Parts: sequence; structure tokens; C-alpha cells
Amino acid sequence: MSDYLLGIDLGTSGSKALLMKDDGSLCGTATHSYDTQMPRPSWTEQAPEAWWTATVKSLRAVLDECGVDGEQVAAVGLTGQMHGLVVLDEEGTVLRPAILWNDQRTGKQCEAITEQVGPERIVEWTGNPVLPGFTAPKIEWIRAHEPEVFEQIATVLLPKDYVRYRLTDTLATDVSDASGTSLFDVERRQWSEAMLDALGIPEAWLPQVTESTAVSAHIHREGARATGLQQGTPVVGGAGDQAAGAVGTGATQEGIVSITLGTSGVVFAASKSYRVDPDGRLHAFCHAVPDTWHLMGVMLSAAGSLQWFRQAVWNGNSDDEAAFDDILAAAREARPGAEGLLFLPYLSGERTPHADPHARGVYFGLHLRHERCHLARAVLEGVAFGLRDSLGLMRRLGIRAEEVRVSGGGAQSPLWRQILADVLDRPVVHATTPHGAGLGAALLAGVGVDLFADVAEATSVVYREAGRTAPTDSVATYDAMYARYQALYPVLRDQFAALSETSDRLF
Ligand code: XUL
Repeated sequence: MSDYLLGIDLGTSGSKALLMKDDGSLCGTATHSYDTQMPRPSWTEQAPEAWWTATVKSLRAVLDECGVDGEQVAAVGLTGQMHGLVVLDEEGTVLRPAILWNDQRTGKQCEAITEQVGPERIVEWTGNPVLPGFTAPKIEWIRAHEPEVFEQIATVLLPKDYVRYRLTDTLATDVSDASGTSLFDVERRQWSEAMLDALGIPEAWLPQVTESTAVSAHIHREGARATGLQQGTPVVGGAGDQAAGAVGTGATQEGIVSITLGTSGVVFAASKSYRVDPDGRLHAFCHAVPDTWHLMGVMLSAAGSLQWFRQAVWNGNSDDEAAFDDILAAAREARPGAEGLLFLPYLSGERTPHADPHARGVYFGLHLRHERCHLARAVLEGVAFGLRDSLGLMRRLGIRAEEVRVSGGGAQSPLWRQILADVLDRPVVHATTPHGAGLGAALLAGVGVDLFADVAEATSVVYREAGRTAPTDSVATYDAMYARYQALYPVLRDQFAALSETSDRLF
């Protein structure tokens, strides 16, 4: 009996395989990690081969640990880090390391594309401005800096779709992930001919696009041999990590706003109709639910800021998971507002609300009385302020936030949830399962093979509220500190750009 569903989440730090039964019960997960190379300070790259190796290991491990045979898996769903660029030659060989979503090298390419096409037309054609993390400017960067690679490009893929290619020998993506390429007509849910023509990128380089719940490929012989899955097993389109995560948390209905506190911090709202932010500060992407869309604000370093803090300030040990508990315990000792200390979490530049690759992290207001506990608390609060920025943009677009649901690694901290409830001045709800995107991918697979009638039914089998955190009387303190936080970026913007130019010259 084939009643297991497999979700593969190709994350930024590792590939996670998640196995569930179609009644919603989780059988297990296994993760294998890989490294990120930073050949220059704001560049991030990974080897697609390392993704494949880690995926094979996680997949085999989860099947093994759960005692499930490949042939019992009814369908596979893929999700993962969005926007990354994988380039293949005619033989399907990877031409260079993948350039990732948080790589900031393409500022100049974004400016050039925006000037050439015009900012309004870009939003009209693709629903979004061209941003440094997105895929198209990465292609342009290769054209400018690695012409010998550019000449050999025959295929352009997103990260999770490279894994699909290795599993199925099929070149395909889904509408939600394609939305983050700057080459996709998000309103019509197809590649944007206008944008491709303007940039001189052949449509033949791009994979076919399906809805997230559609079966787009089947495991082929090689894929089956490598993984232990059965040849012919259906693989659905799947979704970018945010849209897939929203499937598990129920942010597929209007009125529910989901916040993910992962490496990046995301504020996400579903929309039945296509709407764009006229200022382009929120992303307007296709959702994983057929014929719906979503709006999203992405801050680049959310829990990533805490990881930096552990490494750079706390104990220099990036493997010490237990240190997070110590940091959170210390942060609890400081009072709300961290005695007037603010932290701007722009450690890898920023996307929402300030799309600025030159922005940098800042501690503002340091005083002799500040101790490590204040430094720690200011990081948690600064991230919450950044998320409040995105929620504010959504409310201005008429998005209702009847319920705020928080998930991701950071959401497991009661202190961070409390800070969020106080900064947003609304209750935040957290779910029982922390397996966001991988779970969503498995659910999408279940819809694809009709084990669930639709995405809403799929969500209902897994989503359980674990608790609610209500705002306290710290709301007023945070309102006052948020006003100071918001005032900082505009006065620093030019200095960030100047510092970036100086650093490029000196370091
Ligand atoms: C979404 C985004 C991140 C990455 C990595 O736009 O950039 O969520 O997908 O997680």
C-alpha cells in the first residue's frame, strides 16, 4: 500500500527529507548539511553536487529510520531555498557553483536592468522590482564577468529543481519559485516573454512551469537507483520554501498572516487576487495553491542575526546549538527595550522594507551600562522591529491580519514569541510542528496524487495550534523604541553606500 508522502527541503544549510503518512502523522526527518562558500564578503555559493549528495543521504536515512520501502512512497514534493542560479551546459553538466538567494554581488546588474527596462515596466511584467537576490541579475552578472561560462549555458534552474533534474531527468519548476526569478509573469503564471526579450535570455534555457500541486515528473531509473525510491514515483511541482511553509501553517487563506523566524525572516499573506505593492517593497508571488497569489516581506537576517551573535559575540562556536539557550536566558535578564540599545539586523544587506545590498548591521545607542544580556536582547528586538516593518506595509495594502502565526526555528523560543507579540501588539499563535517547508512539500505531493482533495484539506490534517502569546504592557515601550528604529535607516542609507564603496576598495 503506497500511503507515504515524502517532502524534500533543500535549505540553505542542508537538505532535509521528511516522511509522513497521509493521515498527517510524521514518520521522521533526516537532514544532511553542506557548506556555503563565500569567495568574497557578500557572495554566497554552493555546489549543486553537494545538494544532491546530501539529499540522497537524507532520503535514504529517513526511509531507513522509518523502516519504509521506496515503493511505499506515493509521491514526492520538493521545496527549498529560492532565487538561486544553477547553470547547466547542453549535456546537463553544472557550469559553476550555484549563486544563492542571499548573495549580494548583483547590485550593478539590478541598476542596469532597471534603467534599461524602466522600473514601472518591470513591475508591470513581473510583479516585482529586480532585486540583488533574484535570479535574472545573476545571469547578467555571469554574462558580464564570466563570458566563457555564459556562452555554454543551455539551461537555467532554481536550486530545488536541480534536485528534481537529478531525480527525474526532467527540467521543471513551479509557479511560486519561478516568481522569484524576475523572468516570470506572476499575474499570468508563465514566463515573461517581454522580460526575456528585453534581457536577451532565450526561453529555451528555462524549465517548464507547473502549478505546485501538479505532477511534473517521475523518478527515473538513475534517481531510483541512487535513492531507493521506486522508478515512476510521481514528483509534484512543489514550491519555494516560503509558499511551501505556508501550506503547513495554513497561510493559504486570506486573514492569516504567517511569520517565519528562520535564517531569513518572512512575513507572508495569501491573496485570492493578484495584487502588487506599487512601491515594490513587498514581493508579489504566485502561491502554491493553484490560481492564488501571496505577498511577502523578506528580511535577510532574522535567526541569522542570532547565529551571527553566537559566533561573533557569544562564544565563537558556530556548532554550539546549546549556546542559543544561554543567549536567550541572558536576553531575558535585560528589560524590554534593552536599556535604549537598538540593533539593525541588516547583516547581509536587506530586502524588505529597504532593498539595499549596502545596508549593514548596527548597534545604536551603546552605553557603558550595557552588558551582554542587552546586546542579546537588542538582536531579538531588532528582528521583531524589522518584521513589524513588513506587516505595516501589508496593512497599507489592505491585507487583514486577523491571526498572526509564527513558525521556524526562532519561534520555538517563548521569549522571542513574547517580544514579537509585544512589538506587533497582537497575539501570536504557534503551531505544533516545526517542520515548515518540508512538511508543506509533502502535503503538496499528497494533493498531486489525490490523497487530499485540495490544499486546504491537506493543511487540516497537520495544522494544530500549540499556543498563543498575548501582548503585555511592554507594548508602549516597544512603540517608542520602534519609532527610533524606523528613523535610523533613512539617516544611514548614504553612509551604508559610502562604507560599502570604501570597503570594496580597502578589503
Ligand atoms: C524568499 C527567500 C528566502 C530563501 C531562503 O524570497 O529569499 O526564503 O528562499 O530561505
